[in-house]
Amino acid sequence: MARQPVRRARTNGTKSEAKSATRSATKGATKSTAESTTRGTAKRPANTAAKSPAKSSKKGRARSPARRTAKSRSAAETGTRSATSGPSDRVLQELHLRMARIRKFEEAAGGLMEDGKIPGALHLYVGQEAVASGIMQHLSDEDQITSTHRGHGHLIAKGGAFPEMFAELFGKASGYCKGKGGSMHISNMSLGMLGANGIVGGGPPIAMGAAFSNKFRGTDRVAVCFFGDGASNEGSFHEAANMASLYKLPCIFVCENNGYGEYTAQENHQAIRDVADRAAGYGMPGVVVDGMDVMAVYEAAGEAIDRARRGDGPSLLEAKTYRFFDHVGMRGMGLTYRSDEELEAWRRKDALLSFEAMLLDMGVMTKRKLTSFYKKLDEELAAAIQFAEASPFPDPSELLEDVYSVA
Ligand SMILES: Cc1ncc(C[n+]2csc(CCOP(=O)(O)OP(=O)(O)O)c2C)c(N)n1
Ligand SMILES: [Mg+2]
Repeated sequence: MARQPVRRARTNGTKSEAKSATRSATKGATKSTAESTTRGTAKRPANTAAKSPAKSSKKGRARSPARRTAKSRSAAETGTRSATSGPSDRVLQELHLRMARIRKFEEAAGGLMEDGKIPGALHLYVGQEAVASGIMQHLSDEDQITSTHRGHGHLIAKGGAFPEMFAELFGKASGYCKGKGGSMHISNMSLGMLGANGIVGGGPPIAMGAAFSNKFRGTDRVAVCFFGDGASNEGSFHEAANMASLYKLPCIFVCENNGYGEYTAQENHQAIRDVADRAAGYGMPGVVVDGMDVMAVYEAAGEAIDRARRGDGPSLLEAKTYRFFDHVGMRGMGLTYRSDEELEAWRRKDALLSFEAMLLDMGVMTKRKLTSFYKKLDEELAAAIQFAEASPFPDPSELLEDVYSVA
């Protein structure tokens, strides 16, 4: 059966939790879940402030979304909503910036892999950009995330710099992990990126542990765990969800349901349709959100993250999304596990393009600005790739350094 794009928000969980979760996915102003099904990118969010896009003076991060510390985080910055106001222009521009950075990085990295310049396999995030971007807009560097084998987008949205990322993918000493992590184990503690993970389902226990630490230390930090529909079948997810809920930990489980675990369709690997249904088994809210709509993700994430920061415990957010390329790489495997029609239907919902169209419509972006934006992004990418290619490989004598932590 062809997997069709969805546009809806639905919740489960306890009655009161369901009420609050419904609010999260319906932008506060709507009253019923039925109404929420009509909400989408066509609706213009109200703007309260017109600010210029964030700029950072740090070299190599000039065009990264603003990096924030917990102290500098405010309700306005995190986009906390009321029934009457929507995100500011700055938030809208940052959401766009995050998505565009992911798209361009992934296309460039995929091409370099196909050309044999980047060793190994890259699992590209193209198509899923709205999920990482909508969530990360609410997080500071102190908040932690755990990622997956499809992790570049998570790190970019968290503020990862292109030069160190490309260098890591090339296996160079100037990479985030000195070239020893590569695509599937890239991490950066100062950004709160606890790691991509080649082990499907490896992230949830780590995020739960980080959330435990956050609570134990009395901070308001949250830990967000990204995982796939396939990973939602792993015992590690269920154990982490159980413990996070039992101890009311500030943990947000974000299932990026792209309909497939490798080449196996969801209907062939699990008996349920909505992974969010699994939240009920652990006594936490479960919310389904349109993962191709960055505003919907941003809004639902805001509610789940606020809930976690308040000390009310974890949530499970399921984003219905799609990967535009095959499981690995860009070229395509020539496999018949999904149809061209299905791919085309999801491509028509392209989260980046539809958000750009909305921003143009709103006047937050102009065609001219967009052209120069992409030109600068291309220049930044070219410089980062050049930096990575020119960097040395790690010295063999350092092979065993940084392998184990003694701290
Ligand atoms: C524990 C474990 N089992 C199997 C694999 C092989 N594997 C790599 S990716 C993948 C599919 C994961 O699917 P999903 O969690 O939906 O993530 P997606 O690739 O769709 O982003 C599998 C089975 C693995 N890496 N680790
Ligand atoms: Mg999947």
